[in-house]
Amino acid sequence: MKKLQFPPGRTLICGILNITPDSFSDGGKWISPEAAVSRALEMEAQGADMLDIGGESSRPGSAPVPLEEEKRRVLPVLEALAGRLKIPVSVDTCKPELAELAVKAGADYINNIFGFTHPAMVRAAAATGAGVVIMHMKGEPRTMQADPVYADVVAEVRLFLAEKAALLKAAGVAEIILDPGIGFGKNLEHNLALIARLDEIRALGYPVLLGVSRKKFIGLLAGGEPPERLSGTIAACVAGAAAGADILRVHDVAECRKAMLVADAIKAARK
Ligand code: HH2
Repeated sequence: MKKLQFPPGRTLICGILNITPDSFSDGGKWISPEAAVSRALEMEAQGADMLDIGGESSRPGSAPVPLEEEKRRVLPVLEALAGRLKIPVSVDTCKPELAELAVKAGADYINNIFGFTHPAMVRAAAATGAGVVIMHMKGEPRTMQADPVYADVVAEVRLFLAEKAALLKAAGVAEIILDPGIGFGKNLEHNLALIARLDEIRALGYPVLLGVSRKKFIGLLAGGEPPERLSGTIAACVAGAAAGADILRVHDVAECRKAMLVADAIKAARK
């Protein structure tokens, strides 16, 4: 099983591979196994440090995909990539059965947008020996954007992540990454506060992954449909890394890698 490396001064890039017909920004693009495999290899060549592979969209309003369909989408791609990638891969799934099969097929991490609230998901992580990405979500994708309310969004997300990290650690999971879940039951103000105050989540002592790529809050601030949100994505990545993000989950790997080479060099020059 591959482990993420964190070279000092390098913000890691996690390339997104959605093998779905309906993801919010790239639905249908990588649905054939051949297209998905070549996109994965392309993202590695473009400087991705990790890939996140998913077979179910979690965009606001989306409905769950049957297990058999998710298996059909994800497993052949993981199997085809096994032994061909140098970088680790996470599987983005809500299903414990799929998570276990994905790890057997070559995934190194389990990324769960429900933050391992399902005990079977915790068991899957412990049983496989995979690392985890614990993401915070308020509610569920179908309804999460219907007026989310927090007293203090950063405090609430931080508490949730701290509790889940402790639970997974106690279950024997060795590698834990935290994610505030940008856009998952959060309005514009919530998303901005979470990015600006990411250091408060980083202070829990685990690596932090941030997923801002092409998301709606960028459209609200700067306009544009998802594929037109690259400049806003880069701005949010740079700001997020300055605030403490270790890993940036993005669609546009080549562009974000270059942006972070510059941003990281400037950060390193700070006295
Ligand atoms: N965002 C999406 C999906 N999975 N996982 C983590 N850990 N963090 C995120 O921010 C995150 C995630 C949504 O983006 P995308 O995969 O592009 O879209 P879709 O869910 O429509 O496939």
